[in-house]
Amino acid sequence: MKKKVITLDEFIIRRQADFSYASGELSALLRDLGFAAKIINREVNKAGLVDILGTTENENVHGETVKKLDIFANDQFMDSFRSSKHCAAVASEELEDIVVFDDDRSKNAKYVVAIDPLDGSSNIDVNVSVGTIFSIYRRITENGPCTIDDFLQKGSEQVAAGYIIYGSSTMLVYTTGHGVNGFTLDPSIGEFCLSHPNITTPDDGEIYSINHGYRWNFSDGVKKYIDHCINSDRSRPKPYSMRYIGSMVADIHRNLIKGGIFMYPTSNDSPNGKLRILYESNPMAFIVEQAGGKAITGLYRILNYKPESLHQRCPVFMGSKNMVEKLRECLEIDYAEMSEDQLAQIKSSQGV
Ligand code: AHM
Repeated sequence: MKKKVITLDEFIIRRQADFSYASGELSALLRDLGFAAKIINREVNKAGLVDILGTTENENVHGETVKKLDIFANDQFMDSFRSSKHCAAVASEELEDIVVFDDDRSKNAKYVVAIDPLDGSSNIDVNVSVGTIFSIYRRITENGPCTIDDFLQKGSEQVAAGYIIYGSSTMLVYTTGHGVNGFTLDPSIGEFCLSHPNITTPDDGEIYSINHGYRWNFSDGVKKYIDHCINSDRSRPKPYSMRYIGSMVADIHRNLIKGGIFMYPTSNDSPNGKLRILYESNPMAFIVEQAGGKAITGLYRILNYKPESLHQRCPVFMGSKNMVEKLRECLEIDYAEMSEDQLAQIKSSQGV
């Protein structure tokens, strides 16, 4: 017997009914995100035709200026949030400051959204998967227009988070803190359909993902863990595989499903790592934890980190529980030689 297809919109509405106190605002916001993602998917799929249809500086055959895809994605999400009355403000990777919607409809909305509209966009030219990452918080300021304080909350305060991966197929994966569910876009009907219910990540994995090119800049602890992955081959039935696409959503999505660890540590060149807390590390950490994995900055949980600025970065290690625990064990050597003061500084910067 054929299984009934459950669309994203249907699923969101069903889940809303599970919470008697739900007012439907979060559900509506999630549906708006899903709709914007379909439009971005359409443009990402046309990316190879850019030289035919026109480049950023050029006009396309219709006489319209063609925008770079990351700007296009940003504008698309902004329009969608602006016209939805459920989002009071947005922080985007593409914009220096938050955008506050202070019209009568939006200014008292309950939620704010942090978004990376097109993560890994440098990969588009070569047909590698890219993604959108989003994170939703309940605002903490009362009434009136939002402020930056509404965004500078710990990741553990997220009410929902998710990503869209524009890959060999397009998927939307999200959590509201009650497990993780994945939806694949069926282009024939233009709907995201539930394809991966209740995603759980294996406790152990076969894959480690890190940019090996920076190896000599990593801390001793990180080098120790990489050595463990390379050298433990003999004691394991199958060696670890190193897989690194350089597109965070794609790397983490693969590891989430297959089991593995994703790492973007600090290095001499980037003392705070590269990935941004608000719209990269936190949402992905929320999903990984909800799927049964772990996500840390080094000693501590990513979701405990309270950012002090919008575009702040943090080191990231996330994935299968046992792999992250082993990594953490290796990192102890980085902290063993630190003074009490240095440790206290790390603790306070990581919200411990
Ligand atoms: P971007 O915001 O410029 O797209 O950079 C973010 C991307 C992540 O998707 C990915 O994990 C990382 O940068 C890769 O960086 P690197 O090339 O330094 O390994």
